[in-house]
This record gives sequence, structure tokens and C-alpha cells, in this order.
Amino acid sequence: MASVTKPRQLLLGNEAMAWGAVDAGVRVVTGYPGTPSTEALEYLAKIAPEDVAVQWATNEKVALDEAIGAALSGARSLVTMKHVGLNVAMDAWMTSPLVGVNAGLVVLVADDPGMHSSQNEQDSRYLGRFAGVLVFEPSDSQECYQFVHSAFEASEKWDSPVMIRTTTRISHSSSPVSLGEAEIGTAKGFQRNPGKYVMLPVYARAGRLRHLERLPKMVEWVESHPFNQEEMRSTEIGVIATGTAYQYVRDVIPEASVLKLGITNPLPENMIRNFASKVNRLIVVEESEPYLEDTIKSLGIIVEGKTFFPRAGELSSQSVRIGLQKAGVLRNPLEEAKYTWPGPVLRPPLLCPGCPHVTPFLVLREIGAYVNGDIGCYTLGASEPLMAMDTCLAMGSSIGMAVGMAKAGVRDKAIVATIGDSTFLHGGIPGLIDAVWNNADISVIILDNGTTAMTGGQPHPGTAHNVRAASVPRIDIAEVCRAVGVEPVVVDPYDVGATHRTILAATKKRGVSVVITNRPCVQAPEKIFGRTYEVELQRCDGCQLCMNIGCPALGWDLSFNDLRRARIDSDQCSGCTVCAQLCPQSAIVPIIQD
Ligand SMILES: Cc1ncc(C[n+]2csc(CCOP(=O)(O)OP(=O)(O)O)c2C)c(N)n1
Repeated sequence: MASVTKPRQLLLGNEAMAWGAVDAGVRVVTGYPGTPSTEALEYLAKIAPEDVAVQWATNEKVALDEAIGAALSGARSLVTMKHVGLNVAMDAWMTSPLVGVNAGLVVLVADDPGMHSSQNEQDSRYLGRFAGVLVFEPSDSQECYQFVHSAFEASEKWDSPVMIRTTTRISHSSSPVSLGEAEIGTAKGFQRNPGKYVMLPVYARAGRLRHLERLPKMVEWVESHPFNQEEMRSTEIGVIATGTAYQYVRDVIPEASVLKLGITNPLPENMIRNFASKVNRLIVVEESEPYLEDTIKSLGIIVEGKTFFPRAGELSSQSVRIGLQKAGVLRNPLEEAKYTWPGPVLRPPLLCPGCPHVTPFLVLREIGAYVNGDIGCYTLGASEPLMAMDTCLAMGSSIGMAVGMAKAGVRDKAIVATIGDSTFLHGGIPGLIDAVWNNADISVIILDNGTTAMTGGQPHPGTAHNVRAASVPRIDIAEVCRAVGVEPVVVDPYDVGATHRTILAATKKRGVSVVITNRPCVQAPEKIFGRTYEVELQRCDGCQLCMNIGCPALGWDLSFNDLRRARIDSDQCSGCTVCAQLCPQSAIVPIIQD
């Protein structure tokens, strides 16, 4: 053990967890990007020693498989993902506690209540309990650091993965962190143990029994664990809270006694009973589902909760205050409610100026296809003004849904799936194989912008570099399509006419056709064609055709009284030329630099 002390720092929850892993001597870190978990792995790539493997995986299932393989090889391992990622990894997740570990395995799952950037709201604690693993829930960055560090030890103690469950406010808020001593991690190596590591039914049955035997012992262990803490104040009201809800409760009703649970699976039943017996009224304040409330009720304890607090969306000091007022716990409600925070001005998400995803959706709307979308920046093809998407479900679902539509006999319009490059490699390939195998009449448009743009531009197997900016082999998406049996047509999405012709021709074909758009994400630093554009006001007749693109650089010039002319904000214009190509008056022209 080497001891290195670091100064107190202000860290995001995700950054603090990264330090927790580094200081616990983590050897292998894998994950798949997803808000609000992404920064944990990205930050680890910056701070972890070079000999620690830090890598993005193709998807969350692969990431978890890799971490389990590493943990069985005696290396402390961390996996990061967002809540829906755990659904993708579910198969391995449910069997991982039966296999156990040979060095600590920590699974960071970040939930997104309020769906800031997600297709649904899920409470991952249920999936922790479903698998029968310890679930740690930090309530600030200091705890993020400590809990991850301790989770590795707990994982080794219980021979089981440990889940760290955070929510957006914990992962994305900064608070001061005192970092402790760093352990130097080593990998013990792999020792054959088929009876434990091979899940043949004959061995899995024994694994299941081992798993069931340890569950009651884990309950005993959490009863006295310091992460669960009773804070006795007034006996009038006792609140049970975890994570971010704990902070709101302390803020809104500082006089209440609080049982703060840092471990939410299994629950410390005696501790809860004991706390309940000391207060006149017991209320659970928790974000998302009534997970604690229902479990506590099932222990025969009288408790209230979701009658007063919302189940959908994030909690806030305001909603906790209102809930406690409804419960009659906070007196003088008028006084309490005096200050209401107006909240930020809503700004709907938009595709960036010059985004290469725009033209395919313009074309699809124009030709009137049924469009099965997928998850990524291009999901905004569903919003105004493009309005060119009919379904969107989960990562990688677009191609399967298109096949389903075709097999259901939909014939009145062409059936299309649109999918990003990262999403195609994550979960789209099996759908394409299926489409070819089942001879579905669909067109797949792979929107290849060379990055995972939606989550901030992470590399993926189709980029030639990894998270540590090292050169790595690149998986060629066109070759993947060829291997599956489809010859893709590659098109430049900044060429409106060519994109139109190519997509139209693809939709006229029988069987599976694939079109790949090939322009990099516009967040790449340079201007696309090196020039920005302006509107010649004399020529613009205000037809609004350019407004159909939904480009944030395009607005109205109000200097003409008779008619509104288009105007381009040259600071935002990326020079993609799409609006210029569409303008019937040829009024959009490059700015001539003197
Ligand atoms: C199962 C799952 N994992 C991760 C995410 C987070 N996420 C949303 S879209 C996306 C990928 C976007 O990349 P790409 O498909 O290349 O499209 P782009 O945003 O670059 O247009 C990711 C990782 C998610 N929503 N669901």
C-alpha cells in the first residue's frame, strides 16, 4: 500500500466516484456512455494510471461481461452505465451474483428521474434487489468517493457485485471532497474454478444456494453499517430518506429526525423498526418509485410517502416542501411557500446549425415514408419543424420495429429505420441481420457522424481512437453491412439532391437496402466548407422554405417593413450549405471575406 494524500477538491459526483475507484486500486474500467453516468469513465481515463485499462465498450452488456471477466481474474473492476443500460446488461447482471468475484466488482448505475436525457424513468434499486446484490446510494460527492471505495471491499467480502445507484443530481452536482489514501491495485490472476464460474445447471444450482444463504447475513451486516445513520431530533416526525432526497429533507425540515439510508438493498429492518418506534409519525421521502415505502410497509410498519410526493420526475426542495405541507407536517404553509423559484427558461433541444442529420429527415418527410427512429441526436428528427419520425423506443430498436411493420403488412408507404453509428454498433447489427435473414422490405439509414454525439462525443468501435485518444483498429460500418449481405450506398448529407435521390432509390428496392450518410458531427471544430453564409435581403421573398430545416442559425430579419426576410447568424452558421441549396431565389450566398 502506498499512501498519497491529495488536497480537498470540489468534484462532481461522477468525478468523486472515479477517484473512489482509482484510490481503491481499480484495474479495469468499462462502460457505455449514457447521461448522467458518462463523466465517471471519461474522468477515470484522465486520472487513472496508464496501466489501468479504461475503455468504452460496444454496449452495456459487453461492458459488464468484460468487468466480470476481469473481476474473476482477480482485478478490481468498475462498470458505468445509465439506468436503461442495465436493461441491456440484464442477462449477465442476474447471473453475476451466482458466479461471484475474485476481486471487487462495482457496477455504477445512474438513474435519470425527470428524463433530462432518457427514453424512460426507471428506479434501478429494484434491479439491485432483483439480483440480490448490495445497493449503495450516496447523497453527495464525498459519499460518492467513499461509497465506491467501500463497495470494492464489500464486493470482496460478499463475493458478489455491488451496485452504486446515483441519480442525476448526485452524479452532476459538485461538492467538496476530501480524498483519502490510495491503494495500489494488483491483479491476482485467474484460477480455474469451474464449480463456481461455469453456470451449467449443476453448478448454477449450488451458486443459487450460496447466493440465498448470504442474503440474510447481508441484512445483519447492513444493520450496523455506518452508511445507514439515525439522526435523532424532534420525535414528532421521523423521515426516512436516501440520496438527493436526504439533502432536500435536511434543507426543508431541519428539525425532523432522519434515518438516512446509504444502503438500500438489503434494508436494515431492525434499525427501521427501532427508528419507527421512536417517532410519532414516519414518512418516507424518496425520488422515483415507492421502493422504500412499499418495503417498509411489507415489514408491517406504518409509514406514509407517495401520497404526498410525486412519483414522476425529480424531487426538489420545493416539491418536498409542498409534500410535507400536504402531510400537515410543515405548519404555516403560506409562510413556507412565500418564495417560489421561477425555474430556468425552457429551451427546447435543437439539432446544431449544420448538423448532418437534417437532410435525411427533410428527404424522408418529403417522400412520406414511415420512419422508425432510434436514440441519439437524430431523435430530434421527430421535433418541429422536421417532424419526420413515427416511432422511437430504445437503443437499437429501430430496425426490428421496421421489420415488424413490414411483416404486419404495411405497404402504403416505404418503411425506413434511421439509426446513428454508435447505436448501430451498440445494438443495431442483430436487427440488420434479422432484417436480411427474414427478407424484410425495409430501408435502413445509418447516420454516421463518426461519434457518439448525443452523450458528448465519445469514441465507439467505428472511430479510430479510444477514450484515451490512442489509435485503435476501426470497425468499418459499410464492411459490416456487406458481411451481413447488403451493399450500402454512401451519400454526402450536405448534398441535398444526392441525398434525395439515394434515399428515394433505396426505398423503391425490394428486400433490405442500406444508406450511410458520411459527414462528421458538426461539433468538430472547423467550418464545414470553410465559409459562412448570409441572406441577400433584396432577393429573399420570405417563402420560409429555409425555415423547414430548423437550423438555429436561421432567423428573421425585420428591417424590411413589407415582408419578413430570412437572416443568418454568421456566428452560428457552420457553412453546411443546405439552406443555400434549398433556397428557390438563390438568396443565400457565401459571405465574401475582404
Ligand atoms: C441503453 C442505452 N444506453 C445509452 C444511452 C445513452 N445514449 C443515448 S443516444 C446514444 C448514442 C448516440 O450516438 P449515435 O447513435 O452515434 O447518434 P448521434 O447522437 O451521434 O447522432 C447514447 C449512448 C441510452 N439512451 N440507452
